[in-house]
Amino acid sequence: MNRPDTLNVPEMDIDPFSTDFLAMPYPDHERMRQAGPWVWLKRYGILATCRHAQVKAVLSDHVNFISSAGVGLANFNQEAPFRPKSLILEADPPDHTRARTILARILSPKTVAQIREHFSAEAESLVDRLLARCRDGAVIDGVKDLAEVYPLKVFPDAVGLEPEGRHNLLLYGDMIFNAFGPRNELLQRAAEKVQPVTAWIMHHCQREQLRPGGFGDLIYQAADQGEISHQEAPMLVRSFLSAGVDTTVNGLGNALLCLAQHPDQMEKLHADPGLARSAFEESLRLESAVQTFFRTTPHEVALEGLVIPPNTKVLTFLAAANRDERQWPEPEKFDIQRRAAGHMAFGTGIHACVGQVVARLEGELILNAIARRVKRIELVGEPVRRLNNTLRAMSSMPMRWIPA
Ligand code: 4MI
Repeated sequence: MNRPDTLNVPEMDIDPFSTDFLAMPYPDHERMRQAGPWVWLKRYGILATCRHAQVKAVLSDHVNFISSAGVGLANFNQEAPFRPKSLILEADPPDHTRARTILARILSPKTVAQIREHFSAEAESLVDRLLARCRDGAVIDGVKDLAEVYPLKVFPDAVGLEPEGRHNLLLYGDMIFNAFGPRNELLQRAAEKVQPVTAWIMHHCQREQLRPGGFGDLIYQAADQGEISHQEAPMLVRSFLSAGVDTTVNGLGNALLCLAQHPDQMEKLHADPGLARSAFEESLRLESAVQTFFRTTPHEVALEGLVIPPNTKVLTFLAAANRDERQWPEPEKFDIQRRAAGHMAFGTGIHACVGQVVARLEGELILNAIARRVKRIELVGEPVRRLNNTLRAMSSMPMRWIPA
């Protein structure tokens, strides 16, 4: 698609949703960052930025860069959304504000204090079991045995979901995060499996399926109070089930991989398990689970000398902002003692991840439990990537933990 005359920015032929790009996005991120603050990606007819300042500027400006037209490639003003729109992710104020207020209350630091004990006990016992297997000489899988297991246990427990059928959450996540990209083969394949999965998800968004007092039930209580309608309540529960699992699964998987690939940093973490939280933060910066999000201009937008036409899709590369040398000294270096605050892995602005306190809790507890028991993580086979249009994801990571 042609670059509008008013957009005097470099044109590039990079396809950020191709197999090669998704397998190794960072060199192309660097090419785009070097080309300028903004680039035009011809293949999709979109404006894009890989620099920290510009990503932050777009995400901080919800008036000129809206979410209600979709936060993927598809423009919902021009084509039907692939599923009924999220009441929070794919909404603008004032609709967004109502939903956000409820979710922010449910996912508050006060809630985190309440769930911490359960989340901690589960982290400790899972890591104990895996270490016992390593002591027996077994190889464990950092993804299948840990990164997929822990979030699939603790978060749905907190939402109040029954134990049966939770693997549907991973299939659903794979589909929706692919659906933020183009209708390529990745999305096609994910979409083939999705009918029964969607039915399972929506069934489990019903009040009768949710444990009284859990996060899901609290949404229905907000509906009882008149904050949202009872028709809207299951849709907000759906947001928990969409955003709460695949993101943390891959956040944990990426953190484990970083620590396995950087034995010196693992050694530091073992020496001071109090670094767990900062180690998780640094892995979010270096290997952001959510790599990209889009915004859309609702009207002509003048910015940094550019005149962006209405209905322009703007792609923000969160993961590239997190490696911008203009923002970070030695951006490619994994340093668990660096100040990674200000990274874009959770976004920023009014749509910044509302569950980030829970995500950080999971990361901290797992890394801390490992740090106290393990001095080294050894990869014993090639880690296998799971390509997804939006997620930086792993499907398998054979490893052995060397006990302290
Ligand atoms: C950033 S990940 C994500 C957030 C929200 C939703 C899905 C994914 C949703 O459906 O509300």
